[in-house]
Amino acid sequence: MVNAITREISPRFAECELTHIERIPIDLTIARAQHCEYIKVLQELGCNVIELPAEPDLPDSVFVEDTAIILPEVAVITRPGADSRKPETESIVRALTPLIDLVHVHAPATVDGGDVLVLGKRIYVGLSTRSNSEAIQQLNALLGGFGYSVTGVELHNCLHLKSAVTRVDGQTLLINQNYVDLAGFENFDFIEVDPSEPDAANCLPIAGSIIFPIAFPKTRARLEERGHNVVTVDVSELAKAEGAVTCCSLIVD
Ligand code: CIR
Repeated sequence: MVNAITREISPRFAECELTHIERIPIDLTIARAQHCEYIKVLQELGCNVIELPAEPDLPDSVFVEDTAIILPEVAVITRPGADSRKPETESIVRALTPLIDLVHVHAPATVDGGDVLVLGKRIYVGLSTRSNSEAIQQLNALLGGFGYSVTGVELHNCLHLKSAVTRVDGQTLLINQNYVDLAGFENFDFIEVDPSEPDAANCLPIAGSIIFPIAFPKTRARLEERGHNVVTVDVSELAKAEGAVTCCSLIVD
């Protein structure tokens, strides 16, 4: 059974970090309803959802993806780049401990899980405002023994690597070439986001389906044309906090 760790939205969600978008009012009631719908979709796709209680003083803590890198052999507890987000890992350590072995990155390394794209034994880390080259060195040291190699990827005008590119299936990536250079990813097929939907590169594959924001119908059509079963979710309030679909869960196979 696939476990999916999620966390309820903080009452201080409106104080979230923002890097590339303007702050606009977030309706907490709608945000919570959208988050519940997201959890329901995970459950309908067969996940055992482990829902952690809200962290009242951690505005961005719904975005659990940033706190850990989950691999089949081990999970790396991250050290998030934004100071307001560093305490988010404590309760995630407690949640993951029964499920998988844990290792940690340490200061001065910083890395957000949203910057980490795992493609087989190659791990790509976005060189964003959140993740640094010290993290890449530490990840290579921690994970080399499991056969992984970790490399940095330049980003343009987006928060995380997974704002720019995500895995659709074992051989296909969904990508916005304006945010990241496609040449870095060898031996993959690509689906490019529709040019009118620059933030559509973040999708979450679960059990043969693709969880995808309802806000991007043109890119959704591109996924469906290539034979993918797309399940849409409305994450408009989460998007106001610069979140999307991968960021709201940690998937532990
Ligand atoms: C932040 O800036 O850290 C949050 N407001 C959004 C994080 C989204 N995380 C993700 O996509 N992995």
